[in-house]
Amino acid sequence: MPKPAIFKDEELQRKFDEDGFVSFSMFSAEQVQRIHAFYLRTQVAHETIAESKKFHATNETNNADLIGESDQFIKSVFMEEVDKHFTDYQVIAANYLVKQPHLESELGPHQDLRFVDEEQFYSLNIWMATTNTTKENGSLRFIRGSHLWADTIRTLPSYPWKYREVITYLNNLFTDVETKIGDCVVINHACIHSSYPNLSSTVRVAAIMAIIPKTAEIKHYFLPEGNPENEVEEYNMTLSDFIELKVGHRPQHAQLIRTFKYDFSPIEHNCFQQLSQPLNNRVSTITTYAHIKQKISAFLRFA
Ligand SMILES: O=C(O)CCC(=O)C(=O)O
Repeated sequence: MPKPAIFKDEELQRKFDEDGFVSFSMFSAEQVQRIHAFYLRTQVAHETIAESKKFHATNETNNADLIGESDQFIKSVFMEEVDKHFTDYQVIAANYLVKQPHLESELGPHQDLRFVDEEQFYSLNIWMATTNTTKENGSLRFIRGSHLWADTIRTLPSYPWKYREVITYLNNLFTDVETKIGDCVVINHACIHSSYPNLSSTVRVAAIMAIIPKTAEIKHYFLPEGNPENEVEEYNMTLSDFIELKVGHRPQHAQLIRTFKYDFSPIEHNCFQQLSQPLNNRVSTITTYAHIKQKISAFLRFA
């Protein structure tokens, strides 16, 4: 059965369905400026973690006021435009994603957490940077169509990524997506993506807002660390369950729908033989699994 459309424009929907991402001009320069100005006003609070993390998200600050205010502010600006382009959606959470000017601000290949039943739906981030983005200051890159390769369960707190053994190979398949001020990039959470280190002299600020189809339940897939049985707990979440969720812990009030065994064994090289020729040979310097997991957890570390 086809997944419900979320774009009003059929061509954007087609590209998103095919590629797993799509970029288009969505915001005015003035809106981008407001998102940037809020970041500057809260920069000190945001950057309390910048010493140890060169790529960091609002949610990682453990500052409940900052997390709540940033979420509300980003949503208020994004919602000035979202209805023009999207239909039948519900909003989840919003966050700043910041790259310090440092080699270690690179983000290796990953898929985002699974928020919905992806056999029926998809979930996505609307991503927008407050500057033009290029390879030099931390632009995004994607593996076209990788959201369709395999149905993957992406869990927390343990995140045994199915593609962990083929990261070097993945690095050859990326397509760069550079952006101009006002562009957004819409990212299917199941599409493999990554971003370059910020080698410029200034911080790269981006804001994201996650949305899912209106008819989808918000899901959380919980896998305890060191679970030898690979037994996943699937929860149906309300928005407040999601907001109150603490990484490493089961959701406190959410409904446990089922427990199931999942094969987390890694996908191997030979599965990729039929894929297209490498598009880009720039090889990641940071592919450590722990780094990716830390970033993915960041999207969920509320208050
Ligand atoms: O902002 C970045 O560099 C990475 C963004 C990302 O991975 C995401 O929005 O899922």
